[in-house]
Amino acid sequence: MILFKRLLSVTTPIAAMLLMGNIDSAHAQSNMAQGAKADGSSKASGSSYGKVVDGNNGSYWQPKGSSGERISVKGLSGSSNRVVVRELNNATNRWRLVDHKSKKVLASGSGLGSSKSISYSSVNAQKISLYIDSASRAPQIAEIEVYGGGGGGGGDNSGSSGSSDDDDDDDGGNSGSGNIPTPSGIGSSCKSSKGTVTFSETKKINGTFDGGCKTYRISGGDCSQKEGQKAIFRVESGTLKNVIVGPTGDGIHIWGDSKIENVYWPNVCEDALTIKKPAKVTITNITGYDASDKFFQANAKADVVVRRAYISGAGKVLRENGGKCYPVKWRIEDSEIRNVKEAIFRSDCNKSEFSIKNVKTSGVSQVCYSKGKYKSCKVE
Ligand SMILES: [Ca+2]
Repeated sequence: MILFKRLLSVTTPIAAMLLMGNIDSAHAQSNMAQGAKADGSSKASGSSYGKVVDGNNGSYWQPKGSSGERISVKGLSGSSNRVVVRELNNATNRWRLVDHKSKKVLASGSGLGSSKSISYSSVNAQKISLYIDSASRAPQIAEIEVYGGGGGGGGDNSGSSGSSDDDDDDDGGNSGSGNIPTPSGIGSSCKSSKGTVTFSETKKINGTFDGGCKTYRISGGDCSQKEGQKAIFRVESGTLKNVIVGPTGDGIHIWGDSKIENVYWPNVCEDALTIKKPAKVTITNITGYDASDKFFQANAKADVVVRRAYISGAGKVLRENGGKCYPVKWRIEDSEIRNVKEAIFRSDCNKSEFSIKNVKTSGVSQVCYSKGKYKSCKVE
């Protein structure tokens, strides 16, 4: 009865009530999300992320779009095995519940509704994300409650061990939140998905492909760090524009000179974009979130200019393949970069050049990093 002793020591009144048998265990559990923080992909005017953890079933978070959106509860401590989602307007058609850090999908399904109880194998996740993959209209999520097997409990407010985080409990509107690009003209305008297209094979682009701000996915892929996943798009030459890159597979592969315009990655999987063959590339007006490691990967000689990008969350924004020297020349202008763990640029090549100009950063540990060397790293 170790568990019982622990219960007694942590929450004596609840344990006592359990003993008396007058409440069931589900109600005895405390909601770990109470007092936690929240963030997400976007929020409609008048809405805020913190509304999903305020304990009020009438107040809600609503994103700007109807799909490709995310709401997360973070600062959780202890393991959890069940979430209750309370949706007010029955809009969600397809969702996933994800351990944000490991990107493991805890559960997925169709439809939420006023009280959806979602059970999963116990996990020690500090941040749990609900992805709205499709919905008939912008969903209204009133509450996300998190329940667990152990730890947690009442009176625990030690949660915010994180760095300068991007939570947003109150609508500041300016620099407070990590999810809406602050400077106008930066980022992708495809924030609201116009539908979902799933390819069975990688879509090859020669010429211009205008994605109409739909979400594109590839079947068979998942969103793990597994190498060798299929790309959704393979741009051989020409222009890829107005696309939302869905959370499957390995994003966009570049096989030749090309332009990437107005692309949105709500949740980067393995990499957002990989240079596979020597190429000159111009990338403009992109938005990307939550690359667990690299955002851009260069596996070939590359001459790349990135303009008006908004990138939040990455280990590295650009990685030239380890130990290789293609070289790469990479420049980022007029952009905003947030929450980068290691460095914006990492290379082991003494011929590679990197520069940034007019780039606003926050939560970025360093601009360039190399165990070996690079030719230049300029901040203008
Ligand atoms: Ca609420």
